[in-house]
Amino acid sequence: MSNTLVIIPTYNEKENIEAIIKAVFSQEMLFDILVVDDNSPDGTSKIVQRLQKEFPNLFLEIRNEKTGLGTAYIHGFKWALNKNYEYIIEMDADFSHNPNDLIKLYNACDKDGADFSIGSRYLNNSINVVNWDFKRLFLSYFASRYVKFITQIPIFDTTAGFVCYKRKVLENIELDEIKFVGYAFQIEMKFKSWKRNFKHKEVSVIFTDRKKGTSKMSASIISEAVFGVIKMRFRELLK
Ligand SMILES: Nc1nc2c(ncn2[C@@H]2O[C@H](COP(=O)(O)OP(=O)(O)OP(=O)(O)O)[C@@H](O)[C@H]2O)c(=O)[nH]1
Ligand SMILES: [Mg+2]
Repeated sequence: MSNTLVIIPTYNEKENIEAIIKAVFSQEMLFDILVVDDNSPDGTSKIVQRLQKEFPNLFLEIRNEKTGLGTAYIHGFKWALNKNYEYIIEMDADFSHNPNDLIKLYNACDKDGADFSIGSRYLNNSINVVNWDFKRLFLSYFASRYVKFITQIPIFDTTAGFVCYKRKVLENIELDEIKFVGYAFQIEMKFKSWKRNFKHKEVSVIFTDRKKGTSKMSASIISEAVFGVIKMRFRELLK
């Protein structure tokens, strides 16, 4: 068993899941993987079950229905905290996050002393995104500016979903209080970690748009984030 768990939430990722699992297991460092699948109709979990015979460090949790990325991660975090993992990493299944960057994220915590590290697309005003159309890029970049402005959080890429948390960070966050499902979930996790004075480090990564499978992004996820950060800020001020 590794001391580091990579959590991969999946919904209909049959085109990506096998390759991403193999890419993680081919890294120089040994990672465990937990796939949290929401009963994908395309049979993603069947592929994982087949691979489990080959990879003893591959774990699978199947939830009954699609209830969003946020709760899938919370499910995974609780699972990890019940075991002995010291580092817990969030990663998408669609290769937008490069598995070759996993060790960099891990080192930012293990060697450089961060409590949580972020694979950042927008570090120091650069934009490291490949294959996104202008609309998507514009939206994401200005969303990160907007979030920084409203919350005053000193992080460039607040909506990033490629993050490594030390166990103690997750232990200190009331996971059941987090109700957001999409980008807002990622923002709130970072906001809460920062508010609790945990040290963060952003490492620069290149984000590539998915080549296979379909996006689960929706207008409701965007509006949740837009209003969610305002809600979050007010809640904090009222405390
Ligand atoms: N378990 C679970 N996983 C989800 C859910 N929604 C999205 N995912 C997974 O979360 C990861 C990110 O979702 P994407 O659809 O790639 O969302 P995105 O990265 O914002 O959108 P794209 O850039 O278009 O890919 C992928 O691995 C998805 O399969 C969900 O409701 N439940
Ligand atoms: Mg994606």
